[in-house]
Amino acid sequence: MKPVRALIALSITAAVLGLSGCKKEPSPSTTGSTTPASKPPEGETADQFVARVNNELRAMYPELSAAQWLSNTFVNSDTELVAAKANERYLLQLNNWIEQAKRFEGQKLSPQTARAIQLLKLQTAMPAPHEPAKLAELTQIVSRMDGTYSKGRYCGSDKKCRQLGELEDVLRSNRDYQAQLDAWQGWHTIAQPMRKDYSRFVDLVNEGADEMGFADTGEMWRSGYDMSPVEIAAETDRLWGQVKPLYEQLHCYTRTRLEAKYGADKGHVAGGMLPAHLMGNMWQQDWGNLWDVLAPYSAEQAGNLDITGALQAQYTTALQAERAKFSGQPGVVEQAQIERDAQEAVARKMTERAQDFYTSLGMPALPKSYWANTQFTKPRDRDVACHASAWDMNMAGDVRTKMCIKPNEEDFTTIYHELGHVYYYLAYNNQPPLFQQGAHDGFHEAIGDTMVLGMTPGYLQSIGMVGVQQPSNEALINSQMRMALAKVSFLPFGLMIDRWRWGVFDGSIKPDQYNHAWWQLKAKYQGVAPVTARGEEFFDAGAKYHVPANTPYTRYFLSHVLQFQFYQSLCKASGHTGPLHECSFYGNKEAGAKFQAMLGKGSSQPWQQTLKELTGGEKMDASAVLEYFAPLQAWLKQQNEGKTCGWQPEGVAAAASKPSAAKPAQG
Ligand code: X8Z
Ligand code: ZN
Repeated sequence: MKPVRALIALSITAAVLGLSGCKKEPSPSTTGSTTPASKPPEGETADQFVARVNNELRAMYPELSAAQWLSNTFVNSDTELVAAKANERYLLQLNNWIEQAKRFEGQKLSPQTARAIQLLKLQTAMPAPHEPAKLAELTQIVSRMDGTYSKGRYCGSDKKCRQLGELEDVLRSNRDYQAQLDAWQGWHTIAQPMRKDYSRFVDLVNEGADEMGFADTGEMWRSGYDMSPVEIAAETDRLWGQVKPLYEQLHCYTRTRLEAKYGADKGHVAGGMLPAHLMGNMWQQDWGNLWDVLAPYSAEQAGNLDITGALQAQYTTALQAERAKFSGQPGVVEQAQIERDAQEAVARKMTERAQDFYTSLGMPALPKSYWANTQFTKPRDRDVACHASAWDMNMAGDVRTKMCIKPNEEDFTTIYHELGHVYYYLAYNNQPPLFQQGAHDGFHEAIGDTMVLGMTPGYLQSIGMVGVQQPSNEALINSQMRMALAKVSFLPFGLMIDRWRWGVFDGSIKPDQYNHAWWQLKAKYQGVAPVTARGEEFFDAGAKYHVPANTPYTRYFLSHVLQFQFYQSLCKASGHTGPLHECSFYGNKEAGAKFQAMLGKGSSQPWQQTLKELTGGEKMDASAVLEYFAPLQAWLKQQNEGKTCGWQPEGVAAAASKPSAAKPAQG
């Protein structure tokens, strides 16, 4: 989700206070007017000011979170109104604090006070104009885009309507070319109505950013990294340069397999790009669902890593157990309840399994309230925002996750991801509220994913998720491929979303080029393309949650580099000396203590310092990614030998309308 912490997190900034996580930003109220800044106490010092802000923030936070939680887990016009009102109060207060902080500009402040004031100014990803009518308009637009995404349904020619989850199921497991194309195109229709709203939204937040002294909203987003906006942008280029050769090898291998599956004509798009609807994922950001097409070796050759199969078997067993509670033949209503109870039971088990990874490291069990208040599965009786998120409701232990868990590998690892946010919240709750966020937002996203890297075949076997694993080169390549399909495929996607938004915010991408620029960037970075023309009547960026929700996305790119650095350090702390990819620090208390110490720091110091304490270095660096995947990269190079790898991004819009069998060129 979005920013992390709920509320604060939530909102308004994506970062607001941290937000760290994944929660959705609250949208400010639509009725709102701004009020002049309230007067601060006479003679208040900067230290006193920061202490007061921390107290006021802590006091108002639970009500905000509660309103936001309700509107996310019961989407209707009443909860939207209540959440908007709570957000309005919060945003007004935030503006007041920022105004009041101006008194201390140019004064000599203690480092901690200066940092707290700096973080206060970066509390939101959605800088709002001061003019009341414009603030109201902005909040209305945001609520509307949000609702449009959460309630999105595609009704096919058969009049059956499907939501995102059902359309994703098609891409996950149906290998029929046309069925996938229909699901992919269908979901993208939900975003078309957002196009106008989005361009107005951009104008309004840019006005807000300008009033805060930023060139545009993108520059504001890039200001939260303890380095200049220009420097962090260059850092992302540098990191991408490190991993790009690995991605290109994976891309080349994948194209060969898709061509074998769908034929030379349909397995790629002109220029050698991958067809957007055939990647097993609505946004081509995680190719793990294509295991049936991309597995290097069969289960007979390499052993079985079928986690989805194991989870589905658990579901079948749970279904039988629920069914056994009924005497006689269940009716339609009872049958639906049986299925839901079975889903809930398996989802809770999956979450207990993820918790066990954390407690094995010496971290605390989740509080009882977590198990009582979390949304594990999609309710049958109402719309909810299904996009996974983690919540800190009160900065005092009321933590929750909100998901619509299904028994498959992707959701299983997403639970580990979400609990990473939750354990970060719990660990930094002792910090003052203004420091209750990640060291930077990429740290928040990387915690749970570090655990996912520890989910080795040995770990999966030890928890009974897969059968006995016999070490072999085939098994190694299969397990590396499994991880690469989740992690390496993501890297260019993690980068391109904000390349698009930075361009939109700085005006280099104009509203009448939104879709063209989107697909140009998809082509350039990911080497994927649609098989039919996607003209400006579409708004394909809006079909990705984080765009209407206004959650900055560079955090995920950074996380996909950082998590390998974290993993490497935890492996070292646990005494591991062999090849990096063989390490699981599961059960190791030394590794856990090191990680926990980092989490407890929150954002109280520059992230470089926090990184140094864990890893010994102060820079983000992708060499751990390359070290981890070295065996796979060597294998991919062999597989791709003699093939013309790479792709030609030029002319993607024209190419999009005519699939062609033309030979790909180097790109
Ligand atoms: O949004 C998320 C998490 C919540 S912070 C489920 N992720 C990104 C996405 O789904 O696009 C995790 C990976 C990338
Ligand atoms: Zn997250």
